[in-house]
Amino acid sequence: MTIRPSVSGATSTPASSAPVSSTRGSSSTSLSVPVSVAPSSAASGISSSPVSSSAASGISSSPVSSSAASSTLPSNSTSTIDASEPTGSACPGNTADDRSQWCDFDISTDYYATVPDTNVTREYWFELVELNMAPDGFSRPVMTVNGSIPGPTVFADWGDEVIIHVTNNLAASKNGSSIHWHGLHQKGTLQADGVVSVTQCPSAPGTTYTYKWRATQYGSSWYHSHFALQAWEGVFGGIVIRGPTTANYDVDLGNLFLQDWSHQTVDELYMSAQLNGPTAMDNGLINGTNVFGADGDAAQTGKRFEVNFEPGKSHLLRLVNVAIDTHFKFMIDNHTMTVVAADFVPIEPYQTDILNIAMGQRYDVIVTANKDAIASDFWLRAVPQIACSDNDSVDNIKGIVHYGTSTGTPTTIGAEYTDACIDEVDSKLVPALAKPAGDQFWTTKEVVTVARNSENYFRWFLNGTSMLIKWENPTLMQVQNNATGSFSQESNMITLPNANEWIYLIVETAIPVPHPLHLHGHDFSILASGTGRYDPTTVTLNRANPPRRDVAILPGSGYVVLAWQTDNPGAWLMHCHIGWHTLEGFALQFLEREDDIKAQGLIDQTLLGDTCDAWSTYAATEGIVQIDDSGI
Ligand SMILES: [Cu+2]
Repeated sequence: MTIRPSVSGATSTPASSAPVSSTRGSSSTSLSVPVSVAPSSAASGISSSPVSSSAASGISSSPVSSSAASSTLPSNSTSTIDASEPTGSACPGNTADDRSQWCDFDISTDYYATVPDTNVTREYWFELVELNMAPDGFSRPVMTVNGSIPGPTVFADWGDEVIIHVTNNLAASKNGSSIHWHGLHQKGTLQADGVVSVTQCPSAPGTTYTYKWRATQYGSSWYHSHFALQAWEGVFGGIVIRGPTTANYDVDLGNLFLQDWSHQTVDELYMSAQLNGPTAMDNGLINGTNVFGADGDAAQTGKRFEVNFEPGKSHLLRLVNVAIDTHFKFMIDNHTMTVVAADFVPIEPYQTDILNIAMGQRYDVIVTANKDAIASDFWLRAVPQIACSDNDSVDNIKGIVHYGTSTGTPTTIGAEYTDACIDEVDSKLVPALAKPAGDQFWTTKEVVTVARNSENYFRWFLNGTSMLIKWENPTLMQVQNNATGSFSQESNMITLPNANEWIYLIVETAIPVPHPLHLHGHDFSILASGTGRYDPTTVTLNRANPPRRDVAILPGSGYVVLAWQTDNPGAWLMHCHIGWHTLEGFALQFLEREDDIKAQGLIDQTLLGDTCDAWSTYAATEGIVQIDDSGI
């Protein structure tokens, strides 16, 4: 049998049961971790509550939200351990009146060079399960972490060690998997980056892959599957790493996920996407929930996202765009946001009423509840920008902000905007920790094109090559086997052998489609971007303190100039974060400092080999053959 990753088989076949709890118990004991999270129960228990709870995101109406992980547990769970979310102030000095302090550190600390020693390890148990859910009232097959969309939040303090055991129970659809911790640099932990065909083989159903990394950065992010389209079937959740902030706030409300949603699975839509281009999504979700259909219509289904603001208080919202192919403008009617971080990079605070957020990007914003003279209930809006994708519910992806205990339906009006798929203006994204770009040691220009392949499917190309790499022979395996002299053309590999050089990457396209470019293993600096072709004789590069982050838009019919330093040995993917485009080959790899990877012994051969062996055995047993999908 030849199959490609799909959830189409999930409807009638329950996920297999979880591994016995004693396995997990012994794992926990042997590691002697000071903080742990209860393992989830078997998938059969999860299916009894098919509609996700918004509490899973960490946002709740209470200022101290309940544990995200525990909220996904069915009531028959035998465990009562719940210590996943740090509460109170972990560090003296970090108070509502001064969020710039963090123990012996503060917002000016160079987090690329300094990490607090907390001596805390946080341990999580994830289980990938497939089931049916109805996030907007329409039931369909989904894939999830621990049975909810979004999955449980990974909480940590800056400097903590984090261990996540991910058990793949996607047996019904015979899906391999991996989890990527978006934006984490993974310095010294390159195998925890979780990219199939690059840093690992797919984890086979029935097996557990343990990711270990350190929270060397702080702020907001998300984790998601990095195998095929699983992330957009529901395999994602939040990452909240507490640390200092560039402006003060009273209440941390946690992640706020903005998502597009379809009533067919994205695997079902993929054939059409690669033949005809993406079709319109049906709807969108905010923290995993929304209505479908107009207000007042008896046929409306689902439930809106709701959040309570404390009147007079300021609230930190950690926005994440987790869409497969939707650029959002985010706003809360009548309110101004103070933006304090872009991706994992704290920035000088600036104010805006409307925020542009591209796929994969995060923004931390602070909103003060000081509009009680206007109303007690306000619409919170995630507006798809139809300049780059279609959605059938474009005006209805809305949640509600209630002041205090109000329960009313808002009548507020949204701010006016011009539909466009653009980043926030570069000049506003000023990193609080200045990092000038060094002199260019190495540069290349990658030109983006699109064409149909022999099967008439759209494929994206970088300098003429569309990435296609092998699940069973990841890049790190080739490094381990000293086989890097023979990377295939389709691996789209760029080798960066030397330490601490500044890499300048120009990406350019003549096609009027914007792409959110994401680099693993680094924050890149955005030296320039614009429309038209990049002309080095007329474009001035911003090298003093350029915006720095891990996702930036390549403007349609335009260019972007990105730069970073080779300070992190590893195999790092760079790709468009539009889910369809990644699968259609829009990706590059950088093999950074191969000699140092070996000299520093950074590859755990047992983990690498065992994962690949288990996958090979599984694939042979089940007759799974990779066709034209890199799995990334
Ligand atoms: Cu793209």
